[in-house]
Amino acid sequence: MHKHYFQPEAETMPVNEIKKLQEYKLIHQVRYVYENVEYYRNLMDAKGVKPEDITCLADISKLPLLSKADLRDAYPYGMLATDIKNCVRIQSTSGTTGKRVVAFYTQNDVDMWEDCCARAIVAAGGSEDDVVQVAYGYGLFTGGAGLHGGSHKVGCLTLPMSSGNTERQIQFMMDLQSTILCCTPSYAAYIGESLKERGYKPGYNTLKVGIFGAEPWTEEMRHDIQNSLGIKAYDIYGLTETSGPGVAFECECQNGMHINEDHFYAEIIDPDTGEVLPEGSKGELVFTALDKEAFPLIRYRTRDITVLTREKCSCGRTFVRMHKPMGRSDDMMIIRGVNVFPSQIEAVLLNNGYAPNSQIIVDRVNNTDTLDINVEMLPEDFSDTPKVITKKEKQLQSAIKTMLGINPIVHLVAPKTIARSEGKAVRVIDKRKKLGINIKFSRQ
Ligand code: DLL
Repeated sequence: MHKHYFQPEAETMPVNEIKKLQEYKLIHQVRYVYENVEYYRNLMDAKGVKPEDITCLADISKLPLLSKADLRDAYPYGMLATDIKNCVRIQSTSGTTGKRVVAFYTQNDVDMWEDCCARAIVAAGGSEDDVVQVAYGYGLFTGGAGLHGGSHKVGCLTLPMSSGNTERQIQFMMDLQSTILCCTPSYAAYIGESLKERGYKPGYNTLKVGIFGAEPWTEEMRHDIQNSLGIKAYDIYGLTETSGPGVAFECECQNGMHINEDHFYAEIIDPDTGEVLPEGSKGELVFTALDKEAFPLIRYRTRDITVLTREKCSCGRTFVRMHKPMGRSDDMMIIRGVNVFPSQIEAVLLNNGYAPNSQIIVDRVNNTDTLDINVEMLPEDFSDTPKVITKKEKQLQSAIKTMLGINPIVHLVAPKTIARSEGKAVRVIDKRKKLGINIKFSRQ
């Protein structure tokens, strides 16, 4: 087991010291934001809370929560806490609905963010000996820029590929002997599949590690990618609103992701009431950026559902760990009254030997929700008789029913007919949205 840290004094700080540091930073940050962000000052005033009311970490629950809706209201400059001339960078979310979230960074903010990504790379075994192929999208998306900056800080040779052009990814991977691949798990699975098609076996490349995140992925998906690429796959988490990737990362124990607590304070709340839940409870993750200068969000609701644990980790890091988020509360579908996450379907597919790239179609017919799942049949099953295919569809249907509690209709479709993803995979088509049916989690 490697035991390297990028910033050991922070990463292994005793828990009581981390809490003291967080308390000190929180008290200062709340005053800084109150004085510099009118939008948040108004929210605090409306709640009747002043910076001097925040004297310890527990006082944080007195502060208002922020949501994506607030960021849209304040778009584009309303959350900026410093003069624009102090900012050196803008990044943005992929923004599938409504206005994009635009985040600003000072040079100190960029440094902090890149340090967090460097910690993730070192925790995955990276060093100056490595060639890091960054196949997350560059541009407004934070994946490319974040891992790129982290890779520089570690001193790795950095290959800024961006996502897409899989042919070229494979050629550079082979020619330049990449050792670490950074991209979304769905793109990693696609690269693995493309390598196999070209007759490469896992041992044919020099890759040893993958650092994958930006979307939910299951343990089954991890095994699948590890086998197809012949690597150890690590998870990395983050969001544009807090900086980007690197808010949390996996160590070699792969038992949850360590949250960089010297920079981010994490809470779990009940998504319906906003109440803070005790440690170990499942709920919505909320972050406070403790030392960001340009875009310092306090109590930002991520919509990600997870659990935090302070159980000791044998890697020596003392930072709290978050479980893999099982999906965003706004990815969750309510089908016939049952909560369904796409990741649950993905897990069943992989467990039954199918590829994870399915298409999930939800609709409402005669006032009843319908769930259809298109799944690619295995290439060797393509010549099966219709009778055998129907039997396999029924088997998969029953495995999914056992997982979800509701009956789907499974369609086995020809191999390679479902679009592959180079970034974040979009697997769900919810036709009920067109009907104006509210199928989201109720909140606030
Ligand atoms: O996805 C930042 C990122 C880039 C993280 C590269 C990791 C690697 P956004 O586009 O703002 O930022 O999307 C943030 O993606 O709230 C989660 O719902 C989801 N997400 C990110 N990482 C993970 C992960 C980037 N490891 C949103 N597991 C977050 C599950 C993840 N979901």
